[in-house]
Amino acid sequence: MSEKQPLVSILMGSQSDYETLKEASLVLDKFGIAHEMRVISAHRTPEAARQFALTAEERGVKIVIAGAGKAAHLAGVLASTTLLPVIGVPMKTSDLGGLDSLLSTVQMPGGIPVATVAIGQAGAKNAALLAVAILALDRPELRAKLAAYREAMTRAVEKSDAEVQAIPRPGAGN
Ligand code: RP5
Repeated sequence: MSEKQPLVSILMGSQSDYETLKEASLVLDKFGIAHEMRVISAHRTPEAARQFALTAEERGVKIVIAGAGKAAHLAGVLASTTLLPVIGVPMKTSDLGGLDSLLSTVQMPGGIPVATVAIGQAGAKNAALLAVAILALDRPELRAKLAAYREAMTRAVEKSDAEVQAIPRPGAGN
C-alpha cells in the first residue's frame, strides 16, 4: 500500500473480511494506485461510516470499494452519503455462501447506485480492476497498463490452450 494520498479507499465491515479485500489491494499495488484500507462497520460503527463518507471526497479519494458480509449494508450506506462511485464486494459467508451479502449489496433501490461485483476474492479483484478502469479514463499511462494486463491474460490463456492440446489422450491417435 502506498504512503501517498489515497485515490481509492478499501473499506471492510469487519477484520474477518481482510483476506478477501487483500486481493483488491494487491491489484491496486500492481497498478501503482495509492490506496488505504479501513475497517468501518455500517452496523457497529455507524458514526464512523457516516464521517468517512462525508469527508472522503475532500481528502482526495476518487473511488470507494466497500466489502461486507451477511446483511451487508456498508456499500449502500456509504453511497447514500458520498457522491463518489462506490463499488460493493459481497463477502462469502458460512451460512448462506454469500448470497445474503450479494443480495444485500446489489439490490439498491433506484437513486443510490452501488456497482456490485462477484462474491468473494474474484469480486475483490474485479472491484480494483474496475477502479483502475475508472481512473484510467483520464490517465493514458494507466490505460496502457490496463491494456497490457489484459494482453498478458490473453497470452496466459493461449499458453494454457497449447498445453492442454499437447496432453496425449488415449484413443485420440497420438
Ligand atoms: C459484516 O458482518 C462484516 O462485513 C462481516 O463480513 C460480517 C461478519 O462480521 P464478524 O462477525 O466476522 O466481525 O458486518
